[in-house]
Amino acid sequence: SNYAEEPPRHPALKINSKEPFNAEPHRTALVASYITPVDFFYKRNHGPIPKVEDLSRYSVSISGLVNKHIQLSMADIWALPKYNVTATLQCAGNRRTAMSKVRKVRGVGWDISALGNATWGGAKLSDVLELVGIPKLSSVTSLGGKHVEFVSVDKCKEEKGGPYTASIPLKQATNPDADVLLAYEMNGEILNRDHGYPLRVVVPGVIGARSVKWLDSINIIEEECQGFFTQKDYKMFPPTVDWDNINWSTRRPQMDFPVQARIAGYALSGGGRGIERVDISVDGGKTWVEARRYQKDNVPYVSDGPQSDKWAWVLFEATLDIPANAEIVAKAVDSSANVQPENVEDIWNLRGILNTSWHRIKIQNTS
Ligand code: MTE
Ligand code: MO
Repeated sequence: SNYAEEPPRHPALKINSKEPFNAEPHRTALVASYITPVDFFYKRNHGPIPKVEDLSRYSVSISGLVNKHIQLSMADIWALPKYNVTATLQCAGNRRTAMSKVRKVRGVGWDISALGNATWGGAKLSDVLELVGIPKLSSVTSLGGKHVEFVSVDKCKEEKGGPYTASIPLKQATNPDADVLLAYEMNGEILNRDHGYPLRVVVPGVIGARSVKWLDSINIIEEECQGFFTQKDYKMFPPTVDWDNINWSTRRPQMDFPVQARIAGYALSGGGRGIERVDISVDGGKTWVEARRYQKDNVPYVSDGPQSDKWAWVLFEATLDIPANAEIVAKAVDSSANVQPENVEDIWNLRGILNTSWHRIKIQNTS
């Protein structure tokens, strides 16, 4: 591993780990705009940032359980219809630090900003897979492929120096409405190195871990990806499971993220479920008022071409009198009426993922 050629980063980011580079914006910077500027978008890496020097020699291979195996150049990918999808990417470890206060967990200590909302530009994976003869809305190939695996070029210590990998079901990959992209643009700019230059996967509505950066190859496989990050990480265990009694094979890899919100604030849900409402309390959850959403008022970047934003967060605000010694609480309800758990203790898990408990801030008000 070699960290000598890391890209420049904005000095305002809060660094949670230097090598690999893991950083998030400060609380106040995050919701300054509906679209998160690239500089302030959280960065989550498991190794040094790869460097593609010669784009003309870059290609993505597609192979596995398909009759046709191909190599796609960037020119091949640019030639496909371009889609702009506004989607919030959220790390499963967002709000882990708060969970670690209940009991120790393993993982990068994220505050509440390990997420960002961007307009991703690229080709739809469903169009790309048609190039190897897989029709739209397929759940199995003629050779028995049921999952689509993404392999990167980075070198991760969890993979003993091997690349980062993930997979999604073929059914999702070939569904045009799932908006899974091979993205080469972020907010109208060429994707930068930190976020996966020259090409990354974006799986909207799903934990960030499945959106593989620096894509090298796509494999059509029968079972879910067998890599570390799919099998031995990013799974949700009950509070009774700890490192001395864990059996990884008993749980499915986490895909959609659950409904989530933070105070002053963003709210979002996974799987394309929108936000129905956000409730705010100033008395620790005894009484509530409904917050107002304002997300569309300050879009700094408007893209051309077909668009979709069902995968994006909602920004909200509320005006309230804050009493002395208030406990402010925010909780969101998604379009399927899913709600957030009240207490972090109830969802504690050894990897510290998916802390979607009510977000609380205690205020010592001396006025
Ligand atoms: N892809 C590769 N190749 N290597 C990685 O370390 N990290 C994943 C995912 N894709 C990762 C990756 C995780 S855990 C997250 S949350 C997102 O990328 C973060 O994407 P970002 O750095 O663009 O915010
Ligand atoms: Mo992540």
